[in-house]
Amino acid sequence: MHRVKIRSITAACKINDRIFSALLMGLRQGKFETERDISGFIDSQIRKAGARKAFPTIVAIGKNAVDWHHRPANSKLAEGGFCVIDFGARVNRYCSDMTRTIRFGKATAKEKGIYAKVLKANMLCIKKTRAGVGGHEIYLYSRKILGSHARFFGHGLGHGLKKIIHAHPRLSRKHRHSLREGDIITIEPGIYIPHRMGIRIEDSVLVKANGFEVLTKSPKKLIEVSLQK
Ligand SMILES: [Mn+2]
Repeated sequence: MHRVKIRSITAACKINDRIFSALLMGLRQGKFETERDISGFIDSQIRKAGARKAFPTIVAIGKNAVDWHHRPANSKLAEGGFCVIDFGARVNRYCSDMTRTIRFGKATAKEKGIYAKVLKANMLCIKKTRAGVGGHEIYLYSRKILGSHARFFGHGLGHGLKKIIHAHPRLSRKHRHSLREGDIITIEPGIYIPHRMGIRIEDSVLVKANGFEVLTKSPKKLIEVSLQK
């Protein structure tokens, strides 16, 4: 059941992890100056891995990230603060999906607190993942964890991954899908503060009879990259 899908998406998630790690190295070496430099790198690495893009790569610094679907522009990283990086690869047409948010320069104590909240929602919601649980239950749980910041979380918590990127089951308020063994879903809580910043942390997760397996394994602890010239 679902063998080809699981194998393909697992391979696609590995591409995500390898690219994210190479990207961090490039950032530390000062190789990129704009959002588009980063998205161009990601897209070329996806092609190099013999895969295709699952959806248009998102790289969004600072307040650009308030738009969840921001298209990478010539915005300078140095002016950025947080940077949301959301991309996926397609292997045998099956999609992976992962988001990491990094910080250019040092995060303030307040920013660290907000990041920690998103991370907590990501990790605790992943822990709740297992066959039989309702997607909306996990969605509501994520809002509970985000607490006073839930009003800045305007999209669903996740979606199924198949040959289309936004597949069933949906993890949202209005959908009543239960998770089934062999589903691969995303868990992607976020906090988007108007005119200021966005933070999202997303993993691709395999639903198992008695639990879950996280397929995207890139680090989630806050990464601060200095962009000194
Ligand atoms: Mn997604």
